[in-house]
Amino acid sequence: MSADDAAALVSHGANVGMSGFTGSGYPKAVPMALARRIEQAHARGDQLRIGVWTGASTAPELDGALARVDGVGLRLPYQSDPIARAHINAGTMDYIDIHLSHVAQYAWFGFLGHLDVALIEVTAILPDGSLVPSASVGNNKTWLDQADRIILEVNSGVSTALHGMHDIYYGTRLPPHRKPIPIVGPGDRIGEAVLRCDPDKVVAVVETNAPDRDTTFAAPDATSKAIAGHILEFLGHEVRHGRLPPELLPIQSGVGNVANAVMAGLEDGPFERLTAYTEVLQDGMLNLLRSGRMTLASATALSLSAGATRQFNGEIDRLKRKIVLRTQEISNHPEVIRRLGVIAMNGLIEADIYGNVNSTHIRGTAIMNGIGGSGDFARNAYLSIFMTPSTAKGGSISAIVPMVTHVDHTEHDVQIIVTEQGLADLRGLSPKQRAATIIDKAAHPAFRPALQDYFDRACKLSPGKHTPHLLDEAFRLIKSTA
Ligand code: 0RQ
Repeated sequence: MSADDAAALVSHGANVGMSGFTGSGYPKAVPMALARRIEQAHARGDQLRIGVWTGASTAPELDGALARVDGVGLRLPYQSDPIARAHINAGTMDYIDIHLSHVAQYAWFGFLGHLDVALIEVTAILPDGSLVPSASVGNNKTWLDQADRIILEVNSGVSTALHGMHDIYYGTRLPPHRKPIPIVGPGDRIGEAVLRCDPDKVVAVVETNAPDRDTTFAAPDATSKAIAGHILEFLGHEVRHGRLPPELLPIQSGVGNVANAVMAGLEDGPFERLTAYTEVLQDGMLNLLRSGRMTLASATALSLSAGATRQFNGEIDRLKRKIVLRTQEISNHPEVIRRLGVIAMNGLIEADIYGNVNSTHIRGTAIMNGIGGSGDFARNAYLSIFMTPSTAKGGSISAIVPMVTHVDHTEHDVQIIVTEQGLADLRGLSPKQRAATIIDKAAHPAFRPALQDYFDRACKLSPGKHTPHLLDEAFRLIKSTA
C-alpha cells in the first residue's frame, strides 16, 4: 500500500504506538504522509490530531513532521525534537515523561488508555508472519500485541543480516503472576529472535528504503575528555580497592557527546573484557566492540552515525555474536540492572549541592528532552554516576546550584557527580558532607564562592540543620546567572 493510503487509516483521536528509539528503527514514510494529511485537514478546518507513543526519541521525519503541523495531541514517553519541544513548552502539546522501563507495563496495566494502531518499522516479514525487527526494538512487542490494527513499514535499506541479533522476551506477566526475569549475564538470550504478529490485525504494509537519522557525535573536546578522565581514574581506584573486578561491571551509558567521549576514553584505558547492559549503543561503544575491548553489549537500540552504520553493516555477522537487542522493558528492567550490578553513567542539566539531579527541565518549567531510561538505571545501579560540564551557555550558568528547580533523581539515587573540575564521590556521606564535597570537587571556580556562601549561611540560619536551605533565596543564583 502507499504511505498515503496507509495514513488514511488513522483517524482523529487515535493513539498510535510507533517504533523508534533514539533515532533508530522509526517508521520513515507513513508519519510524513500523515503529516501531509493533517495539514490538509487543518486547512479545511477539520480536526485531526493523534496521540503518539514510541520507544523513545525518533527523528525529524516523525516527531518533527507531526509537530510542525500541530498533529500531536499527546506524546509519550521521551522525545528530543526541537519542534515538538517548542509545542510542549508553549502548552500546545501534552507530554507524559515516563521511565522507559515503565511504558510497556503501563500499557498492559491499562494506565495509558486504548491503543488503536501500531505503526512499526521492520526489516522483513517472514513466511510465518513473524517480523524481523530493525535497528531498535523499544516497545514494538507491546504495540503489536496491544493495538487493534497494525501498519508495517518494511525497510529494505536495513540489512537483513540483523536477523538473529534481537531477543524478544514473551515471558512478562501482569502482577500477581510475574516470575523472575531469567537474565544472569548481559549476553543471556531468554526470548525469540522475531516479533510475533497477528496477521489478521495487519491493515497495511508499506515498503521503504531509507536510512535512519545520522546521529553524529562531536569529537571529544577538552571538557568531555576531562570528565572521561576523572571517571576512568575513579573506576581504576575502585578496582584497586576491590570494589570492582578488573573487567568492571556491565556499563550503561546515556545519550550525547559526553557519554560517547567516556566510551572513547575506555578505548585507551586499562580495562579489558568490558561488557554493557545499556539501552542505547552509540558509536563509542561500537568501537569498543569492534576492537575487542568490549566482549558483549545488551541494548534496545543502535544509535549510530552514518559512518558507524556503514562499519556496522560491514561487520554485522561478527558483531551479531556480541550484541543483543531487547525490548526496552527488559533492557531497562530494574530487577536485571540490580542483579548485574550495572555502572550507570548519565548526563544532567543541573545538580544541587545535596546531590539531587534535574535531567529534564530548564529553569523548572520548560522541558528539554525527558527522563528516558536514566531513572531506571540510576536507582538500581551498583554505581550511579551523573556527568556534566560544570557550566552551561558559555559559562554563564552554573550546573551546580543550591536547589534544583525540578527533581528527576533524588539525592538517594545519586552516588557520584563528575564535571571537568573533578569527581564528587558522595557514597556514605551525610547531606552536609555531600554539599561540601560537591562544591569543592564539581562546581566551577567562578561559582564556588557564591555556592559556599549560600551553604555557610544556610548552615547558620536554616531552621532545620539536616539539609540546610534558605528557601527565600535558593533560586536566586539561577535567576542572577540565567
Ligand atoms: O542546549 O543545545 O541549546 O545549547 O541543554 O546540553 O551540554 O549539550 O549535554 O547533550 O549531554 O544533554 C541532560 C539534556 C544533557 C541529556 C541532557 C542545555 C545546553 C544544551 C544539552 P543547546 P549538553 P547533552 C539514556 C539516558 C535525560 C535522559 C537520559 C538528557 C542542552 O543527557 O536528555 O539521561 N538526559 N537518558 O546548553 C540551561 C542549564 C543547562 C542547559 C544544559 N543548567 N541551564 N540550559 N543546558 N545545562 C538515553 C535515553 O533514555 C533514551
